[in-house]
Amino acid sequence: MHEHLESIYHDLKLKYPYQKEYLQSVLEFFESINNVLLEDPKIIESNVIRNIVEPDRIITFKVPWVDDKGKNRFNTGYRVQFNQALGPYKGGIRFTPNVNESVLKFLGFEQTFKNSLTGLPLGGGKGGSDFNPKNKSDAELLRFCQSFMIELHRHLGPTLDVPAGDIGVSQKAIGYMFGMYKRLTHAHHGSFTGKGTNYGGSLGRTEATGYGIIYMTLAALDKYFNTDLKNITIIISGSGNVALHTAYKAKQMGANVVAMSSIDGVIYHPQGIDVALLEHIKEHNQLIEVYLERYPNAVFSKDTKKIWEIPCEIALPCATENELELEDVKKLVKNGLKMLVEGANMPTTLDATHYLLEHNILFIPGKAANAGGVSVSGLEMQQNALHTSWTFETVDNKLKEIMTKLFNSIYETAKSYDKPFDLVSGANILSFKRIYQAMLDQGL
Ligand code: NDP
Ligand code: 2IT
Repeated sequence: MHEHLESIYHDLKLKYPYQKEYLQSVLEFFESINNVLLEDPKIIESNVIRNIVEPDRIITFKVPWVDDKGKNRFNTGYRVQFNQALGPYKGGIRFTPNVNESVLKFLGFEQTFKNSLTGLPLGGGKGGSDFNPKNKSDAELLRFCQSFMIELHRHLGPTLDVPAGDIGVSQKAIGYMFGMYKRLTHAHHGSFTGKGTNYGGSLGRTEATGYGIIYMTLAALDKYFNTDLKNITIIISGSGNVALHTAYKAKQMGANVVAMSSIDGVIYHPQGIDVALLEHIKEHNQLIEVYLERYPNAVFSKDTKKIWEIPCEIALPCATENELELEDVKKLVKNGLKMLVEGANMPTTLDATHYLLEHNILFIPGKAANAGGVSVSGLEMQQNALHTSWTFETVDNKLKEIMTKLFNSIYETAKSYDKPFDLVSGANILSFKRIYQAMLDQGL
């Protein structure tokens, strides 16, 4: 690593010693951009890297709410407004007990680069709370979301900061937050995406991340292997929004999705997962194991790690960060893995990513592969600004176009740096150059 990057990383480690996810995402980025530093001395002179790795601001606040038993509860709310060089801050809101500043800084950092790859005028941000939406009544969720918005609304706006959903934030929660936002601001404008289609949401936003992952996978399969998804064996971790729509589209394209998972375990069904059944199970908040009542020959394991032991040609981690560790990818490679596409944000640890690249496994990083969600969020903002709504087909075609163009642009970038197989570098270099130039042009 270039000494300039080493010195910045050293300082970040001293300043934020416990922010392991954030440091990991910065290090992954630094490992890719040595060559760019060497070709443009202005990067060091302008000190842009020190600037780009720190968020513009972090808003932290207390969220008091009352549970159904009348007991006062408190959570912490955050919004990390990372970078607005290319447009308003844009990125999801996550509600899980492990949300903290490090997790949201890593997500905001990734989002900034991801959004730049889409080619849309979007900056990067992320927010959320350590609130756990599981096993909460509707009334509790409503009270929490309203209290969360009492503080957050003043930091949002269609040209300022536009949140969406992420883990643990359903369309219902978005509706509750948006409803409160409107009461507090007296304005109905597109300051949230992922809204219900009956009050300003875009058709195709629910499906967008998963469909986009498959559009990109198809573009890569075509470019590198001159093939498609027919009869390809796939495993997909998770069974939330991203995993389910990835699975639907993969099956539609002729792939055999043999395993999926959730926090409570893994289902292995060699004949092909019944995705609609799995969606039904999750919608009714049941354990994934219930799948066996309909398909007694499928195999269930409580150990979520078991999914990585299942032989497949393509693995699509679509659950959460760092779910794939070195030992897991070693098993996948031993069992014939050809390609790994990150559906979640940073699901692969750094040493596991190195292992995959060293073993010539085609690897598409999340900031490229899962950009379909935020892309359709960008399209939702466009529709809101125009006071119109497009058909599902229009949105889906635009999504396809964005994902294919995105893939081609990171492939061409990787190739121009003599690393045609290294799409991590392709994505990091291209997105960095776009943000850097915009920052420079605007006086940083
Ligand atoms: P959801 O909350 O809808 O789903 C998350 C899923 O992951 C759930 O099925 C959950 O299980 C499962 N899960 C969590 N931890 C584990 C684990 N350790 N092992 C196995 N399964 C696990 O979230 P999303 O689908 O929206 O998000 C998934 C990932 O995609 C996240 O990394 C998110 O940041 C990223 N992403 C999301 C986008 C979006 O548009 N929603 C866009 C781009 C990226 P359970 O059902 O038991 O809770
Ligand atoms: O990680 C992500 O890209 C998202 N959660 C979606 C962000 C968005 O603003 O649609």
